[in-house]
This record gives sequence, structure tokens and C-alpha cells, in this order.
Amino acid sequence: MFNTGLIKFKDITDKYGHLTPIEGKVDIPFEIKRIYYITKVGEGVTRGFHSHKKLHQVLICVNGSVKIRLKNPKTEDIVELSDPTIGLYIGPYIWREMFDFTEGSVLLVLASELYDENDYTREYDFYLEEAKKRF
Ligand code: T46
Repeated sequence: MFNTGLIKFKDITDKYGHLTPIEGKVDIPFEIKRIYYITKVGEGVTRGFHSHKKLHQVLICVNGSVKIRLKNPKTEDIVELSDPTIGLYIGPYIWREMFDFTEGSVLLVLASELYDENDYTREYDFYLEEAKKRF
């Protein structure tokens, strides 16, 4: 889907385990200004229901698994994240919903900007109006 994509990171493995490094502008297409993570999401809970105007993000499920529903005005896709060496890039004007978090799952998010509530579009009809101009 336009404005989204999967990124495969390095998996440095030795007898002590696995290590995955991620450098801004090297392994992902932006400098990292913010990191947050989502944990302990209850069964049946869906989060998200918004898009961003400027923000670029990469989502990585570093433990367990989670599904991400991605929408633009023309199409819809569901991506399951369950591998800590895979990141899901989501650019501007993509609607996202995160669901089916398994117990103990950890969704790590790398973001291109500091938190700004004005960058969110949380109304789906308004999102469709704005996104239709871009897709
Ligand atoms: C996204 C998906 C993948 C902050 O104060 N600072 C932050 O950096 C973030 C991300 C959130 N918040 C506050 C705003 C809300 O009062 O935390 C509360 C929960 O945020 P929200 O309902 O937006 O959480 P999600 O899980 O629906 O969405 C989050 C990100 O907000 C969003 O950018 O793309 O994860």
C-alpha cells in the first residue's frame, strides 16, 4: 500500500542471543525524535483509529504479536507483526487500527516528531475527505 511498507532489520546472532540495531536515517527513512511502546493491552481491545498529517513512524512488535489494519480511501490491508527484526513503516494520511495483541506483547514505535495532538486526525469521515485529495 502506498505510504506503508515492511523493513527488515539486521539480526546479529551469536551464542548469547539476538541483537537488532536501528539507526535513524540508516535503517529507517527518518531521524528518530521519539520512542514509545504499548504494553498490557487487554483481550479484544483495538487501539488507534486515527491518521497523522506529518508524522512518519515505524512499528515493531518486539515480543508477542499484534495485527495492524491500514486504510487509505482506496484500499485496506491487515499486517501481522510478530518478528522483532521487521518494522512496519506508516507515513502520513494512513488510517491505522491495532488489534489482537497477544498476552505479553510489546509494540515499540519509532517516531519522526515529538508528540503533537494537532497532527492527529481522529474523525474517520474527515480523514476520508482529506486523504482523498492525496490518494
Ligand atoms: C500511533 C499508534 C501506532 C502522549 O502523551 N505522548 C505520546 O507520545 C503518545 C503516542 C501518546 N500520548 C498520549 C495521548 C493519549 O492521551 O497517550 C494517550 C494514548 O494515545 P493514543 O490514544 O493516541 O494511543 P494509540 O495506541 O491509539 O496510538 C498510538 C499513537 O498515539 C499513534 O501516533 O500511530 O500508537
